[in-house]
Amino acid sequence: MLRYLRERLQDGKLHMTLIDPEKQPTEEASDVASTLEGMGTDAIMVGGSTGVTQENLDNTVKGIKSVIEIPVILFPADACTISEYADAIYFMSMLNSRSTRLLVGEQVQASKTVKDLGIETISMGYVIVAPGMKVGEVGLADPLPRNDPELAVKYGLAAEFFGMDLFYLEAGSGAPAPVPAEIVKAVKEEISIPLVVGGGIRDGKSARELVEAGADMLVTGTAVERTRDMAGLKEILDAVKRGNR
Ligand code: 1GP
Repeated sequence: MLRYLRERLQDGKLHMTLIDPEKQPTEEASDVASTLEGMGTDAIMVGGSTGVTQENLDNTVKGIKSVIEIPVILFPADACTISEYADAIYFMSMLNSRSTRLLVGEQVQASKTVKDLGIETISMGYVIVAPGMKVGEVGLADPLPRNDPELAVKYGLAAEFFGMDLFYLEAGSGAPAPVPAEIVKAVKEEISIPLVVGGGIRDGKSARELVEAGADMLVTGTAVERTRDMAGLKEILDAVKRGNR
């Protein structure tokens, strides 16, 4: 799947749709995934900060996989919720967590299961940018200040030097505003691994700004799950795909 993402990145920017298994029944999750695939999203991420169970995760992943062709990648909150039905898993570390649990502890607990299940791992450095929302709270993050691009660059370089495949700047699901474009620009200028940006992206304008600032992949979740704002989503997809020309 990393190969798939890298190949697609050669043609331009990507959009990924985050589906939280707790937020809707399985059929609805499959419907959303299939609609978004039709609109041009490049991959489906499945995960949530709270309320993910083995059952709702497996059912959601299986349901989605049965109706789409694009990859389903797990976006795990801990070591307990891993689905063998997914195509890959982000093997991620929350680099600005105060707790060793999300830096490395959960990953250690998960590693043997991941190996035994044979799921492809995509390693990712994950940094929470203020306000950070729920994921910042439960992850005990020291959110990156919105006016500190220099610190963001240092995290991005650390992720790259650790050998991570991707670097993700996360404002938190439902954030009132996305990661500032200045931060995205500063990080993109310094790192050479792909830059993922998510949290609070609601419209074409902010998507365009982030893409122009250098984001390689945008992630949207709430825009799909709560508002069912298909027009907004279309604008976001258009902005991402326009970045490809
Ligand atoms: C996932 O932050 C993204 O990590 C999703 O954010 O729900 O605000 O789109 P939204």
